[in-house]
Amino acid sequence: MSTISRLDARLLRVPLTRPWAAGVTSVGVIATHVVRSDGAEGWGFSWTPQIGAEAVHALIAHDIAAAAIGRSAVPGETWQGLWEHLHEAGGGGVTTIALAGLDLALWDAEARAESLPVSGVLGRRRDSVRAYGSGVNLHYSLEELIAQVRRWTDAGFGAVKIKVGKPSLDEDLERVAAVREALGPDRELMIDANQRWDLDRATRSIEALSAFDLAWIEEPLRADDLAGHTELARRLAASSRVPIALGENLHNTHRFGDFLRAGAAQIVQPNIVRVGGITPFLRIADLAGEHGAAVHPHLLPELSGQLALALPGTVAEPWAEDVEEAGFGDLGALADPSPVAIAAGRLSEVPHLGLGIRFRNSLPGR
Ligand code: SMN
Ligand code: MG
Repeated sequence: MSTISRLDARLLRVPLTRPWAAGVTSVGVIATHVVRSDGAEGWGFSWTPQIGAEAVHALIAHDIAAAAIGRSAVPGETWQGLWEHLHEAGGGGVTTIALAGLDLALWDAEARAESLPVSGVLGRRRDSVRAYGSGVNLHYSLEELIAQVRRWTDAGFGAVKIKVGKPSLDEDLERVAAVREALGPDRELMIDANQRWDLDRATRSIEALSAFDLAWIEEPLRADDLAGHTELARRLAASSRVPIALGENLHNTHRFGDFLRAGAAQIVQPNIVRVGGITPFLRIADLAGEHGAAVHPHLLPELSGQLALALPGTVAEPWAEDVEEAGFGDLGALADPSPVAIAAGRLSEVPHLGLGIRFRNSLPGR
């Protein structure tokens, strides 16, 4: 059995060409490198846009490296023990984000050792998946928002996601109406409130916005509010029937289980890094399948896209998310050609080994 011989991590800040808010002009990446006892090497990463990159780096460099050396290099065999080891610092969040750095590197090493892409190791079930255009655009003027929607339709996207949660419902109505008008009746429209509403505000807003034929409402309430989402799902089932999507801010399998069992969401969107890597992501996807929920992995198209190609048929066809100019390839952060390509609203793989996500040593300054 090969074991983990070495784990290194370096902290990068990747500049965003299109800021996500006034102060959000870069994202934190912790690039990882693992060496196995059989000499195989793997590259992975942790990711956190604003908060905690230094903490994640320190956890990997100190606690995870010390605990991982000598353990099995088979990712599925190592994850649970390391998660238990880190647990006094939290069952999810910084700990799982950090653990993803090792888990991804181990999957990468495993696939490279077999001369396969990770989707080849997992069993690719589709040649491409549908992709939607997405933007962090609550701060855009209506004109800027519509111009963005036109870029997406020109690029061939059949679905788009925009932010809602302006101070007044009237403003949200105006923006969603204008986007629906620009999209026409045949493209799909998703909206994302990024946890901005309380239960009553969410109920009123979604009932009013549902006039514009919405494929889902994402993160209507604080992500931790299981009881609130359960009640909101009950209310929406009786009124607008807009499905609830959430999960980018749930950090472990147990939390996904809680939401799924309660019927608090019809669509789950695990962020593969935030939940701790590919190993727990696959468990969450199985759990979602058991509950009849869809799995649309959050963001990180170079990673999520590859996993979406391998998701089992027990879940609906996944969507990959392409936030405008936010892929690591688009941002010029990758050392090799991007492992995925997005064209005409679909994502497919570009031939590569492992995950095919290695970060450059020096990043373009902006
Ligand atoms: C989002 C979250 C974090 C970074 C970028 C975008 C957003 C989404 O919630 O779902 O796209
Ligand atoms: Mg979101």
